[in-house]
Amino acid sequence: MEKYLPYDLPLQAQIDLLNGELNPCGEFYERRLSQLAGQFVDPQAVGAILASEDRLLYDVRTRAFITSLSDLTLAVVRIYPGKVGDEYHFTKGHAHLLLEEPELDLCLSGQGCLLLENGEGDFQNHWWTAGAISHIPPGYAHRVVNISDGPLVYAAIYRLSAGHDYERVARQGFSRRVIERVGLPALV
Ligand code: PAN
Ligand code: ZN
Repeated sequence: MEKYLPYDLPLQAQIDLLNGELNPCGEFYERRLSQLAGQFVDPQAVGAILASEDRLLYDVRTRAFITSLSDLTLAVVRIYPGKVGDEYHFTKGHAHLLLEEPELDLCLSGQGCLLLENGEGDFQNHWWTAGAISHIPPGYAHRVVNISDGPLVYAAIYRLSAGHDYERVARQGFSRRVIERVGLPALV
C-alpha cells in the first residue's frame, strides 16, 4: 500500500509575473463586459462598447492544491487596462460563502486598487504596486481595479471550500468607485 496518495505530495507551479500565465494551470476562465454590465456607473458607456464588442475585462487561471486534509487554492488574475467611460476596469467582486474564510492577495505587476467592504459600514481600499500584499479578513467583499496603462496581474490564495457569493455585490455594489479624474485615478 502506498504511504501517500499522489495529491498529498508537494507540488510546484510557476507564474509569469507579467502576463499571469500559470503552469501547470487547472481552470481558466474569462470575464467580459456583458457579465459585469450592471456594475459600471455609466450605462451609456457600457452600451456604446457592447454595440461593437463584448470587451474582455480579465481572465483567471486557478490551481487547487487539494490534499486529503486541505484545499488551498491559487488564482492568478490578469485585468486588462482600459476604462468604461471614466471608470477603470474591475473584477465582478464577491464575498466568500463561508463567512469565516480569509484570503491573501499579492500584486505581481501593474498598479491597482483593492476595494474591501464588510456590509456593516466598514469600507477600505488598498492601493497596489508590484509586491503589495493584502489580507482580506473574513466577511469582506472584495473587488480589484486596474489603474495602470498595462495589465494588472495579481495572485489570490484562499480555500476552495470558501466558495464565492456574487449576489451580495451584484445587489449592493461597492460604496466607492475608482474613476479617472484629470488623468489620475480617484476614489469617489
Ligand atoms: C480571486 C477572484 C478574482 C476574480 O481569485 O476570484 O479576483 O474576481 P471575481 O471572482 O470577483 O470575478 C478571489 O477573490 N477568489 O476568492
Ligand atoms: Zn475571494
